[in-house]
Amino acid sequence: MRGRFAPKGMTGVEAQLGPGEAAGAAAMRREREERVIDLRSDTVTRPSEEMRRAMANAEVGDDVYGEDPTVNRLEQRAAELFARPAALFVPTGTMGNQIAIHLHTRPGQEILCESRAHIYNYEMAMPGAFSGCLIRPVLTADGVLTWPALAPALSLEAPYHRARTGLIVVENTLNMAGGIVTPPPVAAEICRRARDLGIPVHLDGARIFNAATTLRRPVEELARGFDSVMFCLSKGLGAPVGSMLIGDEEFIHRARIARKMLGGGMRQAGILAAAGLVALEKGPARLAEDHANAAFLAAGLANLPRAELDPGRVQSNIVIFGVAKTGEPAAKFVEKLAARNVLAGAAGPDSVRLVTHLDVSRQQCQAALEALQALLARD
Ligand code: TLP
Repeated sequence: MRGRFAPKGMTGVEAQLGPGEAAGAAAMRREREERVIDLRSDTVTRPSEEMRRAMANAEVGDDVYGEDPTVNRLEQRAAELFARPAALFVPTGTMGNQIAIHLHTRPGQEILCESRAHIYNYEMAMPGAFSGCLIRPVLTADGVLTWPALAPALSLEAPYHRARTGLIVVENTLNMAGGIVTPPPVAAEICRRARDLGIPVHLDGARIFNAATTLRRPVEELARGFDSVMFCLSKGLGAPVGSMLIGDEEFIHRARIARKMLGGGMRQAGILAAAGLVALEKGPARLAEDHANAAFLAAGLANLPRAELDPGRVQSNIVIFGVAKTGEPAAKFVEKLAARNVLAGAAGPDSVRLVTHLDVSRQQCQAALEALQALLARD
């Protein structure tokens, strides 16, 4: 890791060495980094040469004045792809989701989502802190949130005893269920029934392009019927930073104000939007490769006696498997795997997550599987 005061590209230790020694240490560090297979998340991807060139050459202006031509182009392109009137560039998926929650709800309402949803587990209690809402998680066996699962959790007419349902959030793919894809008719039913009850529905489509790849349908179709959509440029699509929030003109106008409230007005953000445009153009076509690599890892893991997973449930670029049979917690397993140069994340006390992305090749997945085999083969 680079020390706080070390020159760019050097660690603190390297900075204290002579020039020849520092170059040697830096080369060793690069070699070590290259040996590491990072399957912690698809957020770890680094921008391609093409992205870096586009970033260097981006035309920019002050986006808080609406004058950054590259941001404007990205917002227009995203809106077009989803066949919606407008889009807003936001720094993170979390900010996009939280702006949507803030605009769709009033303080004192409930939000329904699947129990493993990102907005519930990983957004720092912001629905409460920023919007004054309570999340009511809905349990499902397989991670597919359906109308029949949601219906009993709705609160429509109990003004003195329980907060009313103000919003439903669908996450597609559902990350912590192992990248599970929502079938389009299931999403359509939720949107239709919720609309009949006057309840808005937001799509956390951080990985909606992965869902579109699995289903071989355009993202526009998978997002149809939702009142708003968030998707990430900085996951499988490969951009270094950024997500998009999509909706109608009025919603996006209000979202721009909420983004400013949160300190998300980003000035010459065209530098980042340029990478986002390349991600949108080039990213989706290669996601199938990540899915094939995830299926490859899952098939390999399914043969290991101490791994627990059903490879048939791996639908996109995420593999979650149980390690309870090793007799050790997932955190310990992840540590042991890291010692073999493979990085993964603990998804729960006994489960581990692997995420494939554009910076891991099939050959590296093969090597990762060998490391997994060494830890999971014996009974
Ligand atoms: N997910 C990250 C972690 O925060 C868990 C990951 O490594 O998968 N929605 C979904 C479904 C997400 O998976 C994430 C990030 C977000 C929203 C938030 O995006 P960012 O990290 O841009 O705020």
